[in-house]
Amino acid sequence: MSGEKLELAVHTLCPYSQRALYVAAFKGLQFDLIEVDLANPSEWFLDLNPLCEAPALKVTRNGQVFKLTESLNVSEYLNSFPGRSLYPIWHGKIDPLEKGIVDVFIKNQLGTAGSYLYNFFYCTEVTAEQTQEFKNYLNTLNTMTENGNYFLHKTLGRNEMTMADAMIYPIIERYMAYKDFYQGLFEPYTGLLSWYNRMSAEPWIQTYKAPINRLQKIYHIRREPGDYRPLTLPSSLYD
Ligand SMILES: N[C@@H](CCC(=O)N[C@@H](CS)C(=O)NCC(=O)O)C(=O)O
Repeated sequence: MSGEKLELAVHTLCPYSQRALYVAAFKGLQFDLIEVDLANPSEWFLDLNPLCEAPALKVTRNGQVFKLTESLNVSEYLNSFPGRSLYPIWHGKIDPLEKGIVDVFIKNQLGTAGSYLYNFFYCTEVTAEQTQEFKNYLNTLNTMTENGNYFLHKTLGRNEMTMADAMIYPIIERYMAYKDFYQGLFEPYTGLLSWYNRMSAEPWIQTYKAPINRLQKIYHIRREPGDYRPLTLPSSLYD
């Protein structure tokens, strides 16, 4: 792995890009951070990911170029570098059993967490039924993070941070940036709030945490009627 050149294409206000950035920071990796404009993509970025989605990783290994996309796949690859791991270790290696459990959790839960950005926060007219559904979901997350513990503490039988916490964090980061607009909605979910504060205090989270004012501006843009507007550059436009 040493000698591999990593070029990570991201928009720093994109939650999926933040996943990869957080894992890279957790691992203390050396990499080139390349900010990409999703509204006006460069040729370089389209060549790296013709789907025009961030994050995307260009890896140069022994002169050969590899292109990796999808935040979870990029994060998993970054996590595989030497050093501490967001997947549980057993007998000196990532434990395939517990990794499987973490991955199934990510697969089953994380799409749902992300979908509430669009099915709750970015909807201008939310019905009482939708609100109740979101509250039920928050309740589920709150039960998982009881006493501020990590997401899989009950399943794994110990309180260990895993890839699940790192992958869901950028989504919850947005819930928390928007909570000022929903008086009292989050108050009952003390486990989730404590988990969020615990994660937010991590130095590797601090490095790539998105400024709250920018997230709040994106919230307002996403709620405007009309077509979806991809994230653009410079990021200071969102101040
Ligand atoms: N499944 C992809 C989703 C990535 C994604 O949707 N990224 C957004 C930015 S947050 C994107 O690039 N959207 C294209 C756009 O905004 O036009 C992943 O996990 O990496």
